Amino acid sequence: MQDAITSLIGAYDSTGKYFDRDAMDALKSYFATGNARLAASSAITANAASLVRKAGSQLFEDVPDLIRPGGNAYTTRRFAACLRDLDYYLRYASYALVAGNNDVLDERVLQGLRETYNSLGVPIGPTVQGIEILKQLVFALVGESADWLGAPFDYMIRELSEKNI
Ligand SMILES: CCC1=C(C)/C(=C/C2=NC(=C\c3[nH]c(/C=C4\NC(=O)[C@H](C)[C@H]4CC)c(C)c3CCC(=O)O)/C(CCC(=O)O)=C2C)NC1=O
Repeated sequence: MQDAITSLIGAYDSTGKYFDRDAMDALKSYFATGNARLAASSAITANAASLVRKAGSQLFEDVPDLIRPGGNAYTTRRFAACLRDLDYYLRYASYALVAGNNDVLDERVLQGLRETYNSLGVPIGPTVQGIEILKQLVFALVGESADWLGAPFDYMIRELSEKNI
């Protein structure tokens, strides 16, 4: 698993180079957002249950068919599985924010996920919508919509939807 620092060290070490200006700039911007990353991650942690609940309500309001007979989140078990998945996305985003790197998302969340979803008939489009709602709720909670704050959510959205076409 990588973070902003280990991934740079890996890249520079593999070619035997000292950090250059680009590396220093990347490190500076990581450290400059460091305190804000910790604050965001801790706000998410403190509000996780309510964020997930709100994201679920919003999603089911936007796509009501999901919780009607025949919908993938219909029945208590599947409804709960859907909210649990949203909780996974939120928790791993809170890790990736601190790491300043999306490697944890590849390794622990996204690997094999599309195949699992496809085999269970979990629709990707509404899942992506759910992650987008989580992102907007986090922006509102933290009180800003910086790129670094949206990055883990955008990454999951991109990775899940890209290969859907
Ligand atoms: C930490 C990484 C990780 C992820 C991401 C993960 C996802 C995940 N979601 C699953 C199921 C599921 N996921 C959903 C989710 C939804 N259905 C909808 O209509 C909505 C669009 C959406 C919620 C936003 C549902 C309903 C199921 C149960 C499907 C079924 O069993 O029929 C399953 C199948 C096994 C199970 O039911 O637990 C996995 C592996 N598991 C993991 O370990």
